Amino acid sequence: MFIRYLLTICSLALATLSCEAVIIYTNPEDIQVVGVITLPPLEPVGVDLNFDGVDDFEFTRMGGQFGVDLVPLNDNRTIVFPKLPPDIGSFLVPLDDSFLITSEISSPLAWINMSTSVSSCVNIGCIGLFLGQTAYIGTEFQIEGQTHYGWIQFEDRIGSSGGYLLDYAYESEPGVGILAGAIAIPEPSTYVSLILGLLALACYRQKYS
Ligand SMILES: [Ca+2]
Ligand SMILES: [Ca+2]
Repeated sequence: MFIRYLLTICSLALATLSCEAVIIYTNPEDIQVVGVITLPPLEPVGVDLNFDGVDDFEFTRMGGQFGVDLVPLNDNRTIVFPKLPPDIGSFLVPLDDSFLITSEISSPLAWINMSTSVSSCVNIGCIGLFLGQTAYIGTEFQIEGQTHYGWIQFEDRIGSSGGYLLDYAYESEPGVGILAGAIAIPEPSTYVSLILGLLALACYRQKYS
């Protein structure tokens, strides 16, 4: 009886783990991304959202200018505000935590797979929607040929032409959108606590039945 009860609990727990779409959250040490020419010059900063060893996006210094670009690698895309007229580039859009990152986004925002300006400065001033903001970048990327959605949090600092990569996350279920800034809920530790709690209850009932 006890073994059957135990197996039932484990089956339910495993079913929960395998069927739930979960958010995979990564919070590394904040990484400085500087757009101005520094000595020594900073290398491009890659972002590997699903930590499979292949970078999905890359922060890089704008060629010959003082600013930071975000480059989607492979066929990945970011949410941007196209400059007018079109085809002369675009600005990366700072998203707040109420924004649902999914395939359908409202015009004039757009998904593109081209290098996009985070912010940039020249001696007469700075430009960029991200300027001086800490906000989320909407990302779409591929895992084994399937589309996933995620976010990257970036802190832009006025005067530095750059800023800091703070953290990032993605939705494990292909095609499912993610709220900007959402992290894993419930976290794996919650599942572990749940399973341990159920096992303790099972042991208690077995002992006193
Ligand atoms: Ca990757
Ligand atoms: Ca961090």
